[in-house]
Amino acid sequence: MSLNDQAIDILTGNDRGGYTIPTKGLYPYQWNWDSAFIALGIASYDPDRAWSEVTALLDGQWPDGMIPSIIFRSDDPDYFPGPARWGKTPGAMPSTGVSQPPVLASVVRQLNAGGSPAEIARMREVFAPIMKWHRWFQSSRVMHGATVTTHPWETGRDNCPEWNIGLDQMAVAPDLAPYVRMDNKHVNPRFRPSQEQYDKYLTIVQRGEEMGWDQNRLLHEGPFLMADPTLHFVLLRANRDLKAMAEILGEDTAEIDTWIASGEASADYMWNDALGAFTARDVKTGAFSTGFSNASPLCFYADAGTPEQRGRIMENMKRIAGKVRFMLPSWDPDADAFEPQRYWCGPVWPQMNYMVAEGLARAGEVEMAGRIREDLSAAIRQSGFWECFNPLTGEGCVGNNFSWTAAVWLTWHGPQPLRGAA
Ligand code: 9WN
Repeated sequence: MSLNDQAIDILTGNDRGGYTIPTKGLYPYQWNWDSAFIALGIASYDPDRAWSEVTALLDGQWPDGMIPSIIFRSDDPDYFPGPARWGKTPGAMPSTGVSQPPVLASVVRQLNAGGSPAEIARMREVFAPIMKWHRWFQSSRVMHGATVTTHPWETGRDNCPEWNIGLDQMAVAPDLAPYVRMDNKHVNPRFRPSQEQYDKYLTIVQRGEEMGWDQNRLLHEGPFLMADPTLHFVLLRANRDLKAMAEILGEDTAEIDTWIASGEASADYMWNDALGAFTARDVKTGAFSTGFSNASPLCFYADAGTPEQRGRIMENMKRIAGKVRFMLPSWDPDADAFEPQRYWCGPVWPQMNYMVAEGLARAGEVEMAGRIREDLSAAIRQSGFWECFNPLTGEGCVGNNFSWTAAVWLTWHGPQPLRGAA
């Protein structure tokens, strides 16, 4: 069977009726940014079904505008932490109490790039909810102008060593309710976050639940608060795409303009001059993270950063490209805590390669964009559609038959590659 057919098989096999799970067993619900990338992949063979992926995600929106990281349409005992552990949340459907990188506006713009009356009608259908979500980020996740997070899960880069400086200064709740991890029953524990990290992830969940998921309290009184280049640059890019949609729809862009201006100006809060990279930063202590990650070059995707900053990021990428067979590792191979197989401590992630390659190509960094695209494609050809890949060997890690891997493949190589895809 061709790789295109395998990818389509994976996406249809993970379809749960209007929305798609990331993979069977390990992740049995609808995840936020997964669905956005999945919609792009499905659009290469079934545009109508792609659209339902978008609207299904909006079903989980909270009254304050937040779109959560996971929507629990059922209670699957095979997943932890499920709806019982997150407690009562204010949305129409049970969910987590944190969000995820807001890729959706960029996807909607791309899905409707033709500008036909039907496409414009679809854009109009989702414009207001997405605007409300972006407004929620401004009110609940911005400090010093930078986009911040209250939980590593919100960044989508769970156990990246970036978060260690924030996690190290917080304690595990002495009253942490006992729990049993399910992730390690589905996949090899050497690929997954450590037990101590899990205790801290669950500590933040417990505190959030005790605060009734009051996002303002979580921001000011929660145990963890870090500025995140993924959230910041994905949001900045999404605001640019939202503005383009507003112009097509004849909506006022003044509010979005202020978000874009502040997103551009405040990226410097995360500029780690010692490393020559945008990195995470602990808002509580001001300390910077200690390594180049695959979120660092997302400034290209957001069209942010000065020429000098971009130059230093390219130098780092060239150094790293000389160390690994498969670009782009999620953590710097020269930094402490690099582990080529452990989740966000080193592996190559398909959706990150997609965004980074897209940004680099637009910025004219064609050679590096090509390497990042080709290396992921080569890893997929070699090993299959895994969640992520060892950057030294191309071996697949964690979940197999993974939806966003199939989706990214299809955006690049599918029956009708998307207009504007990297
Ligand atoms: C927690 C579903 C999600 C991705 C995240 C990835 C991982 C979950 C986990 O899986 O996170 O949300 O249990 O590890 O880090 O980016 O959206 O694919």
